[in-house]
Amino acid sequence: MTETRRSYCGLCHPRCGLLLEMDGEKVVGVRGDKEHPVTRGMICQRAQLMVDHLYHPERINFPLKRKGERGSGKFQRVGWDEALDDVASRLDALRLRFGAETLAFTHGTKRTYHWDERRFNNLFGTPNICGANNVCMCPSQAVEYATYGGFSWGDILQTRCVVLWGMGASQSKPGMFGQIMMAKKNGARLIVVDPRRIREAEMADMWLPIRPGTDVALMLGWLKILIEEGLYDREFVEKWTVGFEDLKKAVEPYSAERVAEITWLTPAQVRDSAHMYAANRPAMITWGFGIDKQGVNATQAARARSILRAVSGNLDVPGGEPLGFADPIGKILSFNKLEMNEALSAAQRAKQLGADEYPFFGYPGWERNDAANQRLPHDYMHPPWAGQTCVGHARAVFNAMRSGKPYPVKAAISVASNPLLSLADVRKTHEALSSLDLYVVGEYYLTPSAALADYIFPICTTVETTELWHGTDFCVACPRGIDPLYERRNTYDFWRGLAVRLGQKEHWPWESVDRVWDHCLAPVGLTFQKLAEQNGIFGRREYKRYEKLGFGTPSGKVEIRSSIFEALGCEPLPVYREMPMSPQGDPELYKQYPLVLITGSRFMPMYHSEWRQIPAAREKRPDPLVTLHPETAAGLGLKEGDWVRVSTPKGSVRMRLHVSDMVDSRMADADHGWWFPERKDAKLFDVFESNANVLCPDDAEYCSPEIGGWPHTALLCRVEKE
Ligand SMILES: Nc1nc2c(c(=O)[nH]1)N[C@H]1C(S)=C(S)[C@@H](COP(=O)(O)OP(=O)(O)OC[C@H]3O[C@@H](n4cnc5c(=O)[nH]c(N)nc54)[C@H](O)[C@@H]3O)O[C@H]1N2
Ligand SMILES: Nc1nc2c(c(=O)[nH]1)N[C@H]1C(S)=C(S)[C@@H](COP(=O)(O)OP(=O)(O)OC[C@H]3O[C@@H](n4cnc5c(=O)[nH]c(N)nc54)[C@H](O)[C@@H]3O)O[C@H]1N2
Ligand code: SF4
Ligand SMILES: [Mo]
Repeated sequence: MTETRRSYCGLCHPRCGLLLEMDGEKVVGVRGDKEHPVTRGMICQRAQLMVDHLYHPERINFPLKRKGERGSGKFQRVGWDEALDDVASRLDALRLRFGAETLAFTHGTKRTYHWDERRFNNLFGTPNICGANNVCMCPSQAVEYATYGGFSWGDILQTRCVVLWGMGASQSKPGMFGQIMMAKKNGARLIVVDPRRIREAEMADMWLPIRPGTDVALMLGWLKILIEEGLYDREFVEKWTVGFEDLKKAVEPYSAERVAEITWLTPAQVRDSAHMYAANRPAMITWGFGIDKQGVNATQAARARSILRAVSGNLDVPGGEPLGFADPIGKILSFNKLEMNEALSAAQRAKQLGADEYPFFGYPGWERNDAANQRLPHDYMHPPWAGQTCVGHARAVFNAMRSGKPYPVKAAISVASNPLLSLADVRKTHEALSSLDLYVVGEYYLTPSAALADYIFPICTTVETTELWHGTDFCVACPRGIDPLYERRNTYDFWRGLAVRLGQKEHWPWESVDRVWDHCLAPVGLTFQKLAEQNGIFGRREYKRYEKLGFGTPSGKVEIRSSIFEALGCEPLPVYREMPMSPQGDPELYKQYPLVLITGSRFMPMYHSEWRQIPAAREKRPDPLVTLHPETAAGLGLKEGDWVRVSTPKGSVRMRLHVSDMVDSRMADADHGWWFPERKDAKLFDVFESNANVLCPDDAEYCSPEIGGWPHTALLCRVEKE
């Protein structure tokens, strides 16, 4: 029998328990760890390819230094010390010449430790961290802090109604999908709000095939029905909210008939779904990226959703939307404490690019959320992480790279992000990164973004390092399965390596990340080792703690009318905005681009731009796909498998046609994340050819005025034969 070792998979956000099947020191297989106290043996299709990823011949195993032209993809192997020395001395020189704000950092979807990057950048002195956070989940988090002083992921297992709103959990969140199936088995209702007939829609009690970009209108319609029919929690609203009278006025125009006109739904669908949500309590509404990627509507959708959760009486009840940490999990040192936000001076904070335009997601908003939160004990509610809820705006940062205005941004570091693939307006991102004096990347593979770098550092896989995984009611040690291969290191070692060379040594006292975990666990009397031995700790949750402590908002109540938004000059009550690039928003444009475009719907086993180089993954999805309804395809004279051009006013890409009645005949659904690692001689692996972000704008008119989120959905496009 082969030896097995416990480790974990961190290929997406959770950290599922993995058993590594070993042949000596080589991992030859993986399976789910049934003893894992949270994931109990569940692993998804991606984890099954862990071995292919771990030993992939194209993994970056040594630090690389650029030797050809920038972007030529030519690198030479160098040592860690030599590379870190050179990067540190060049950063120091740039800081001296242009100020610390000349360094930018781009983050991706945050699968690494991420407090380490914030800590480094705070101590270096730059506020210019930017990336996917403006569009990904973090707006929901920031908005919930402003509304009720914390955030909730919902209590699926005990709920009687799951509203899966803009989320395809079966493809994106396998663990959560399992929980939804269990909840359904236990009798919970399932409402799915999604323009596509996804697997979950087929299982649902009610499926609402909504027009992309119009969810706020539906939320306001639900609120109106709840209020007018007395289906809300009157006592909670009276005692624990501010702004309810204003809300009544704000929802007034959103009758079921009006909502139906906006959303492609029928008045009956609007009414019946509101009634189902109200009648089945406790109920919960998921966070879904279908909401966060709505540009102008993203922030207000998160606001309307949080208000629905509150007025329906579901806040902080079992099976509803629990808030805060269960005891003693909240006592574990929160990662936001590791960010060292206090190290960045007010003068440097004021230089954050983009905060003038999008104050809520910059320091002005974060500082207000943080201050309001201080009224609560931190073992109940952790303050908002700056890493999640306080970032610069990528457009502003990239413009500064390109133009030197308002000041020069000459250097950037990207770790665990592939900005050329993930951010809207690829040409601008390309121009910006190409213009840098110094670009440093921490990566697994030579991606199009990494190909632009001066240095690439080899980062190890999760099974080669450790992590502390905690939710709001559990904490688990994620053990190292094998030592890092070749010269790969974890991101903590990368940042600490730079930090000690740049005068930050006293702030990085832990020589390895394992010691950081001991430090975090000390308040609960544990070490990483002990936590691993006892297989995690679980908290005991108390509900309705607000009855004693209030909410962590300026008023201490749920702010239906947000005083933080108001103070920042943002709309204090939820408002619906017609997407600027939509049939109603721009009827003239609609004549030329007659399909509503959504992009980036998740599918297994791909993850954003990753794994195009892993044959077993690529076999399942060989080409970039755009999906059209059979009638639409026939009308355009197109058939399954044709190569087509998908165009928006922003640009055009090449994709293969998939025909399916899963999508509405008025829309198109395009993959995101496509590049071609197999095309070794092509410039940047043909990153412009099939990359959906060539189609997506991030100009101000398309962005959420509060957070700056740009649209990856609800655009207009045209599809033609190539
Ligand atoms: N058109 C469109 N664009 C989108 C979206 C969409 O739906 N449509 N979704 C958006 C969303 S929600 C997000 S979060 C972003 C994601 O944006 P990114 O996170 O930038 O996307 P990835 O393609 O996953 O890039 C991550 C890169 O980091 C590397 N990597 C993975 N794990 C690690 C690690 O642990 N350490 C290090 N150092 N490197 C690692 C991978 O090899 C990969 O190249 O994309 C956004 N872009
Ligand atoms: N396999 C895989 N899993 C992933 C990822 C991945 O790349 N691959 N990425 C991870 C990341 S970073 C994230 S953020 C999550 C995101 O995961 P999800 O929250 O599931 O988000 P998406 O798959 O982008 O979109 C979900 C659904 O929103 C629908 N949608 C699009 N536009 C709208 C709209 O305007 N309104 C409504 N109501 N629905 C709309 C789409 O049809 C889609 O079914 O997935 C994570 N998990
Ligand atoms: S859901 Fe899948 S990819 Fe994500 S951590 Fe778990 S096993 Fe890994
Ligand atoms: Mo994301």
